Amino acid sequence: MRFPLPVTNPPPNASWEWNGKFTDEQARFLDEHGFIRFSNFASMDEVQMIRDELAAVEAQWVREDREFVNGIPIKYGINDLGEKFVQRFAFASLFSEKMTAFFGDPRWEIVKTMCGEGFRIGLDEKDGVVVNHYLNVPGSKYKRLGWHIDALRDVFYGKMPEPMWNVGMYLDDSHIDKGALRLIPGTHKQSFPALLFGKRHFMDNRDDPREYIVEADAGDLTLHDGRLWHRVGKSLNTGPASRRRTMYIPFLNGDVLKKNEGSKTPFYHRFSRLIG
Ligand SMILES: O=C(O)CCC(=O)C(=O)O
Ligand SMILES: [Fe+2]
Repeated sequence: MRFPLPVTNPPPNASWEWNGKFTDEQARFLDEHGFIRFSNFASMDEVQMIRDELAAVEAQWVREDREFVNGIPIKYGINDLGEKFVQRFAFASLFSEKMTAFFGDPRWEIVKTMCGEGFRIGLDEKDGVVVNHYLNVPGSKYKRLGWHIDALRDVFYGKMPEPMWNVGMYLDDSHIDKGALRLIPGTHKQSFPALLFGKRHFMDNRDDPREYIVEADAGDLTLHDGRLWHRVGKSLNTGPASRRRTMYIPFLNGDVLKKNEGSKTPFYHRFSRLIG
């Protein structure tokens, strides 16, 4: 039996071109479905700058054998060339002046207003700027990601999640052949038991007839509500053709909880490490 979830039906390929404005129609879409996509938010030069900066951070972390940033584990794998590479960065922008400057751009002020009253960009909160690098090769630790809600961290503490948005910027084209982001629209309005038991967090990778596939290109921006069920499918390609890099930035309101090198590893990370 499928767990009853409040599911909406967005039109296929619902997407807007980024033009620096957030319209009432877009606000209604976001509220109803819990996600939205804008194409061409960043230029290809900016995307390339971020890829280059990440490559430098990765080289540094591999050299240092770094395991954690501010208590958050870094995920490594072995790529198609037999080299160790970072598959999940945390707090990435804190290691790059150019990325820090990028997040100071006025565009992010507009993104804040899309999130609602009083939201801020959490470069040094939660897991900071997370970059996922999926690759379908034998040594990869990250070929897909099971169903979950990002607000699980709060749910572990037994409370209704604090409002948060996960804002995604794509660093590679990500169409269905790459696995792509799949979400269950409308589930940001689910009950507390549904947040906990709607699916088996991270362990369930199965297709769901209710899922909506978000396809996007490098430079596109997406927003999804921290309470929305989502996953990433496995690429149909192998090797470099399966590469999918996404960058996620938390937008938060409520209490400020900045992390530092003394921060403890949260329970949900030990959990996702065990099964990941
Ligand atoms: O890579 C994606 O598009 C989604 C990643 C994700 O859901 C996560 O890191 O929590
Ligand atoms: Fe997620």
